[in-house]
Amino acid sequence: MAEKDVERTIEALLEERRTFDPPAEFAAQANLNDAAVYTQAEKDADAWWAAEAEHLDWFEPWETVLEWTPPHHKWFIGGKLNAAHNCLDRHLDQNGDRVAYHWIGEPGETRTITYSDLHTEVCRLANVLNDLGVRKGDRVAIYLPMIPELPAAMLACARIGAPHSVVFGGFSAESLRDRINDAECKVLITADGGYRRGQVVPLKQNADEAVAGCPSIDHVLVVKRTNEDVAWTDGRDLDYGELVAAAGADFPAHPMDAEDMLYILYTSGTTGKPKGIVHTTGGYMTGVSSTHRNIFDLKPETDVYWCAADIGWVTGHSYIVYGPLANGATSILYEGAPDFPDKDRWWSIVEEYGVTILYTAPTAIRTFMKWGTDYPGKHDLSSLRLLGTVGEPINPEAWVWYQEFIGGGKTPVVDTWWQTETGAIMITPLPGITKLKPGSGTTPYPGTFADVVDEQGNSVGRGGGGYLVLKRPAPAMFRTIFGDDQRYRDTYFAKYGNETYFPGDGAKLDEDGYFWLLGRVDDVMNVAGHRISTYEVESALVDHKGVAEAAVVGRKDPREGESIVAFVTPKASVDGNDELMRDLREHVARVIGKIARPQSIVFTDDLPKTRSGKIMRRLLRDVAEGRELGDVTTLQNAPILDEIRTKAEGLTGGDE
Ligand code: 7RM
Repeated sequence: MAEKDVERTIEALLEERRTFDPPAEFAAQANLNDAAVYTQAEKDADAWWAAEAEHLDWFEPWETVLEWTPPHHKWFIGGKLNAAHNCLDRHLDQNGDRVAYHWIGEPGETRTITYSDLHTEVCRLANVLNDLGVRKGDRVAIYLPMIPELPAAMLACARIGAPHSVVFGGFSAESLRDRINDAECKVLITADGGYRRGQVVPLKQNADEAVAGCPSIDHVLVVKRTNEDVAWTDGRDLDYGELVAAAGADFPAHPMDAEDMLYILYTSGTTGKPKGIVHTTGGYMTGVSSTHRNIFDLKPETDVYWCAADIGWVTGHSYIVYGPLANGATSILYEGAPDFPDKDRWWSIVEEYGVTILYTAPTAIRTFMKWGTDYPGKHDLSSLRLLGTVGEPINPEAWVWYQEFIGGGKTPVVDTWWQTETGAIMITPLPGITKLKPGSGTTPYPGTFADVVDEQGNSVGRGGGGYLVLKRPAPAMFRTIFGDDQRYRDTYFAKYGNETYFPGDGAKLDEDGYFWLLGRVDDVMNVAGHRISTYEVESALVDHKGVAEAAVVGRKDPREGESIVAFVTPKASVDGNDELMRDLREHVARVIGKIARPQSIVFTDDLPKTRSGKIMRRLLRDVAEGRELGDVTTLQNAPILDEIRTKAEGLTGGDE
């Protein structure tokens, strides 16, 4: 489709579909289609969560659903279960031959892994780990590419009761070392290398560099993925494939207390060392399986589900591994980049495997928009029946594009708000019930209590804006920060007291009580006394036909408090010139108001993003204010900052 036809289509759809109800046929077959779930769960949240927990297999029943001693909370007290048993063993009788993962390597090879295959691999690996001295409570670090051995390693740990700490394969040796040391991991599971955009990522080399500074590591188990030559430390390094092949295929799943630790996952705060987010077993498994089944409307017999995140992030933990496997889903596991060998790789996978549910991030959607509709247009995507998004606010234009050009104009799109800390989705539509509004996460999941409050903690009410808070714990929420409970209290409960969890995000409530998530509160600007979120200005900018992507920051301004600086990536065929600059300022004035007009606009080919695709505005703020750059270790595209800085030089010079 020609670029201007796409523009016209989107414009028309935005007008026509400000809201829309679940399609009747979708609602009729949906796992949840009666709005009474909301009122029931609100009346008796414990009963709702208990019913959701009943979907799991428990070795011993719980006595108490929730014990809340703010800011701490425990769930399903006395209950015993095992996460790996719930993800594997309980499916074997009926569905051992069902595919758990269709794995697709970036270079093109494939593997089909049934529940029974995965069970065998996990039991063998649990025996290997056990022989290496890994016991319940010991921590195991995992640094692997997106290969089937990654979920297998997580589940082998879960089977033993040894918390895993997965470190994303794109992280450096230094990041890996810090994370291993913080959790004092005993064993590291890694690979010789992984593939990304046709290149080999030298995982073993990074691991060697890291482990040199990790006194707690006894052994390094190495999966041979690329079969390239790697350095080998005899005695410490062990061949994963050889040991697993030789190990026994039986290993009992250890009964874990509901509150035993399942895993640690590190998330970087804005400053300081990363926080080890601690998730436990019973509540987490309840939350992820419930949300996965209900929000993605999973039909395990027929759906082919694809969450295109990396397992190294919480999205992958909850919605590639634990949620889908607990529900007996068939998933796609793709190792590589979306543009390898070409920009239609995802769409050829959707077509070939008949993917029915796709879950991805706004940054990916905006990239696909930038690449144009020819790539998805070449493929039959009619198998898709539900789309999801997570990770950042999605601008309405991207939402509508996603639904139209990927979802064929018919699929519900679920915009799901949650965090590493919350473990599972918290604010989201239910696709068989909720009227959708592009750009809104809509309402809290049943059994979840959210509000928007002002600086003092008073509800702002419908039509107001302020800070998002959660008023009651949900079972999948984290329990603490590993080794630093004081930081747990200080970061999340100091602002509004121990009963109110403060996620750090800004939000608005509209007249229907819908939540509009505005991103991190550090990303809210104060322009001449008005609170304007960077997201609102960005959304207005990308709404312009010449713009592919935009990031906005506030720069300290002696007169106005903050003045708005926009970093804008024009679409491929568009020139970032003075005329476009004038046009954009007018456009923002028209869409939001004069007050939100960027004072300066810097055109750039790319924006600084974290490895999970979130725009790092804090670094752009450093650039805009002419400061030295803060921590750049989680950045995926560091060189772009030099380029942006050169272009932005005039900005800071002017006022000084
Ligand atoms: C799952 C994940 C959490 C932060 C969160 C928000 C932002 C996530 C949405 C969103 C608007 C959404 N975990 N965020 N989802 N903002 N709408 N649907 O991303 O720990 O890596 O990040 O991401 O700011 O606090 S995370």
